[in-house]
Amino acid sequence: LGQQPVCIWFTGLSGSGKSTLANALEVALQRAGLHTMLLDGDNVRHGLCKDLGMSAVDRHENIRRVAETAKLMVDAGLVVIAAFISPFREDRARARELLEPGQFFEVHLQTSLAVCEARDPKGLYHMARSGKIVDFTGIDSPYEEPVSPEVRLDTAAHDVDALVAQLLSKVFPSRWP
Ligand code: GGZ
Repeated sequence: LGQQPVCIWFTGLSGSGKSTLANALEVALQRAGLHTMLLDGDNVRHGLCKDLGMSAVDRHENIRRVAETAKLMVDAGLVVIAAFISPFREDRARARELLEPGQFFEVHLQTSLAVCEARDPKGLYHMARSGKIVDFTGIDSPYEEPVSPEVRLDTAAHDVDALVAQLLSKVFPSRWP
């Protein structure tokens, strides 16, 4: 394919901007002629992982399956974009270990809980605060921040185009110097 197969792994709270950024990144990569695959809750939790809920055990299994799928796709030569809360450090570390050094880019969307909760695009934080949803990340389920991600992005301070540009130059420095 003449492209560098990699996995770009977004992690962050619900409402932190993972899906928005992942989609914009995929558009930019496809415009450049790269072959991509976007894995996120919308496609994965309706199919491959539809038997899983939001308990810690199920989240571990969700991320395990996604990581294995990402590995298969990277081995097939694709640029894989994964956008999951992926709240546990250990799960993200395992995803990284499946790939070769330099093939895994952990991108932390470090949008604060306060900002995510103020955005509340689907009203889920409101439901979690009022007890209508349990095990909600950041409220009554943990989020373990990455210690040394390849990239940290602040979605409250920059627009989507600027963040995509930042990612492209980090992951593909020779194509986007
Ligand atoms: C967190 C939840 C929950 C709970 C439903 N906690 O922002 P969204 O809405 O569109 O994306 C979130 C998605 C989380 O799925 P993931 O597969 O990314 O999670 S994990 O990586 O932890 O396995 C959110 C919605 O589902 N959602 N219930 N309890 N987010």
